[in-house]
Amino acid sequence: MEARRWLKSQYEGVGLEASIDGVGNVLGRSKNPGKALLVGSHSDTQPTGGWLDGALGVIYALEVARALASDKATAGLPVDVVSFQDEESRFVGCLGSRSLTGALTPDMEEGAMDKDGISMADAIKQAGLAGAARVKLSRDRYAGFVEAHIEQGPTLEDTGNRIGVVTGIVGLRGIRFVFKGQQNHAGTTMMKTRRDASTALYELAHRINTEFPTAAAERTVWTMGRLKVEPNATSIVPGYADLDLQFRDASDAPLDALEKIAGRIVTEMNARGGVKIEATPARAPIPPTLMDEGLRKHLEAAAEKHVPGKWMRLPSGAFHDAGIISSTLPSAMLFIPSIGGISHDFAENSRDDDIVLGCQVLADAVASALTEGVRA
Ligand code: HGY
Ligand code: MN
Ligand code: MN
Repeated sequence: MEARRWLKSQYEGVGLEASIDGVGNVLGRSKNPGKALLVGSHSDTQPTGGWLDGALGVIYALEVARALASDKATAGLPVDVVSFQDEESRFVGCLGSRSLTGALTPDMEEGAMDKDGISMADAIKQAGLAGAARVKLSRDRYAGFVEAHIEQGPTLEDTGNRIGVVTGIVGLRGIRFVFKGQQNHAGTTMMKTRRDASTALYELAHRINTEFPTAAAERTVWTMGRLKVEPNATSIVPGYADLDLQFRDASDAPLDALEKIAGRIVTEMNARGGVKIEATPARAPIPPTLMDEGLRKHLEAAAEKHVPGKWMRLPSGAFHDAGIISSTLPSAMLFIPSIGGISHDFAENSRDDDIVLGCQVLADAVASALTEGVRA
């Protein structure tokens, strides 16, 4: 919250009307007339996340607003800026952008809990935001939304490109599997009478990894990075386990197919008896989205001006707030290269000259979209 209050004062320093809304989004509204462009990204991170994921786009937006305001040729352009809260799903994936677009439903909020058992309601109270008003973006105020972000993958670096213009953002779904068996003694419980929750988890995970490739498309991915085995002791047959599966693709068809395979595996394993498996959605799904052609053209023209022939169009394997905002506003994204393609790790980094270039391209694209019109 201290960082968000600092950011709010920075927005005010650029002449914007700044506020922190009821879920912790920081918004800066331009006083200039005309249809505005909203520019920004998220300021929360993954546990052991890197320093650029999200924060790059938040600071770029501040810098673009500042740069355009300081040049009389662009000082009259209406640029709004935003720092979204909780894109990384501490409580709800893309919580801030969902709240701003009316896509945060009461049932998503009810029971939203972080991994340490803190409820979203308590976290909002602790942040001193319980009384702050929730804000909704008004469609007719904006010509569109632009988000700059690190690529978080190896494509730009591997192809020697310095700017990426995003064509589409992956959709994402999650399933939580709960395994209920019988806790017991690891020595006296014979193998044929055990109801070992961890063995069921390993079997399900193994079958997912062997059966998903039969229905996966070229860029379909799935991850089982969070699990729990209780009581997590070497001499005890676990009576309980749970496992989160997350899967992504640029279109719904492969996601539907994987969902069906996962359901069939659970049905087959439950039919054998022994450990009982329950499967429920682990998070609010994020649909695949395409970026707006009109806005993309401005990013492409600015990239061509700064680094002719050293930019490319590419899909995003990461999800982003732009994927949620695009349900309300035409949206576009710009990427800069990630060194070694690493992200969601302290080692995440980008070259200084790429960081500076990305901001210059974004500033030019925002200025041209607002002066020539997004549809140009
Ligand atoms: O996981 C993602 O794609 C994003 O970085 N939160
Ligand atoms: Mn992230
Ligand atoms: Mn991110």
